Amino acid sequence: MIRLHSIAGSRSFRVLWLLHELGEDPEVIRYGIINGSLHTEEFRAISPARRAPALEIDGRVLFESGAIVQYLCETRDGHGLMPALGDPERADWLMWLHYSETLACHIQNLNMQHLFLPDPSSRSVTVMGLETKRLAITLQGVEQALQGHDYLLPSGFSAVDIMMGFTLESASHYVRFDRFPKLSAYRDRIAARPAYRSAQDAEGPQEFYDRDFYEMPGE
Ligand SMILES: N[C@@H](CCC(=O)N[C@@H](CS)C(=O)NCC(=O)O)C(=O)O
Repeated sequence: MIRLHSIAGSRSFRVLWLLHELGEDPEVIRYGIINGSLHTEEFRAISPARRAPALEIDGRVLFESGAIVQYLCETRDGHGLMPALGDPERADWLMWLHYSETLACHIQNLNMQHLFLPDPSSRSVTVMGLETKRLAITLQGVEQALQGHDYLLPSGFSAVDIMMGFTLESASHYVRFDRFPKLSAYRDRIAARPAYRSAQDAEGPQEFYDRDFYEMPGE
């Protein structure tokens, strides 16, 4: 039995998509950010920071999307989604695994400011501006990395493209992608994968964003 504790449109999608790439179809338990469903004793026993994703697998519970992605790659065979120890691309794989989380943190801060603060007057235009710039700089790093190849690793698609994939979809609500031609083509390329699409169907509609793009207040 594989059971994924998930918020649609969140980092949980990384785990769901990877499981679909591996041919798994986990049970999905759905939560919401603002409906209180994360704040139960039952969920705290699964995820101490009350965050998604958490994954019940192999008789244990795992949290932290990057750790779950690495665990799945290390414990499942025959997928080619992680370079072996000693492979020269292994260090790059680890670097991009964690870089994806750097990106996700900027998005999380922007989500907080644009979407989740109950009182809009408590937003900080300074923080929103800084986080938008820092997100754009971080995306530019991915744009540069994609010069000359289609995926983050020159050898081809791997699980770090899955880690990155969810963040690109969310990032495009805050930073315009027309200045990132490589990144735009990469986003379309990875979103066309059958496992990406089947994971999206299994996840159901996201509840974060109600428009394509969020301008800075006053713009
Ligand atoms: N570093 C953690 C972050 C987990 C995280 O913050 N998840 C968000 C959804 S993307 C969440 O559960 N937020 C609920 C909250 O902040 O209350 C991971 O990669 O799993």
